[in-house]
Amino acid sequence: STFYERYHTLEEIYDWINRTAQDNPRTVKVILIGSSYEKRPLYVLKVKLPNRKAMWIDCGIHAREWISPAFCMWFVHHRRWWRKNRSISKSGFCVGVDLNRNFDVDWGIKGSSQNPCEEINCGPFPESEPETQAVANFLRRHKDTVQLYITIHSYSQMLIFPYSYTFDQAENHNDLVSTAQRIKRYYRNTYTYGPGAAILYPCSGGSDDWAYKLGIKYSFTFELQDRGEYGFLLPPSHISGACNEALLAVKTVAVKVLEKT
Ligand code: 0X9
Ligand code: ZN
Repeated sequence: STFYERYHTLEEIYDWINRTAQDNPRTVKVILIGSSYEKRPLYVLKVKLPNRKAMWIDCGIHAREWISPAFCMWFVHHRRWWRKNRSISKSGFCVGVDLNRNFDVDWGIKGSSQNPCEEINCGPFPESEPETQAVANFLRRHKDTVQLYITIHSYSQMLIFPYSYTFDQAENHNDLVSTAQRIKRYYRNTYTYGPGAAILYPCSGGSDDWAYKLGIKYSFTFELQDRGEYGFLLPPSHISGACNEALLAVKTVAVKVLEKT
């Protein structure tokens, strides 16, 4: 079980409060607001939101209800799970567009949602987000020189190539397969490869498909380590292993594409 799936002593909770604040100096502050009857400190963990609005949550008013402080820790910890950008929707209620659903390729059709409150929100229209525009504009300007598009994500150890928005085969499918196979030879870990729609899920508005349709015939989404043990919370001790592996893969693709073009 993870740290958050266990109950903790008061000492451990105090440590966790301090660590959380230290690790997030810009967003989290600890405020001492008093002390208990037995003179133990009472802390507020103040988590900064993008606007000036605030809410209060207290946990543990009743001592035997252990799940209550466990929830407060769980809640704070889940800020780490943010996926989207930070744009505020028109209704002002929810934050964030999934940038990998915001590209102008079959936008808003599959594996995405128009609801700004959802994780896979594609935004109000294609390229509505400044981050998407910046990438798309740059690649449009330089599409004649850029031969290879790579976008790095995590996790699940996959090498994904077009298409994701349709089950149709890419025109140079065999070439993409052999490129992926060549990368695979260098990995000690297992990597799955193939077109996104088939090996992952059908999904429109992704940057890889968009770049491919722009004319960049070698377009890959790398899903780095791991396969779910730590998932998005890959510990620092795994950074070098994951990055060296990806480095080798990027070099391998680059060499192959150079040979071809
Ligand atoms: O769903 C995604 O955006 C990517 N997986 S992730 O877990 N990193 O979120 C996969 C993207 C594959 N390519 C497209 N869907 N176009
Ligand atoms: Zn991702």
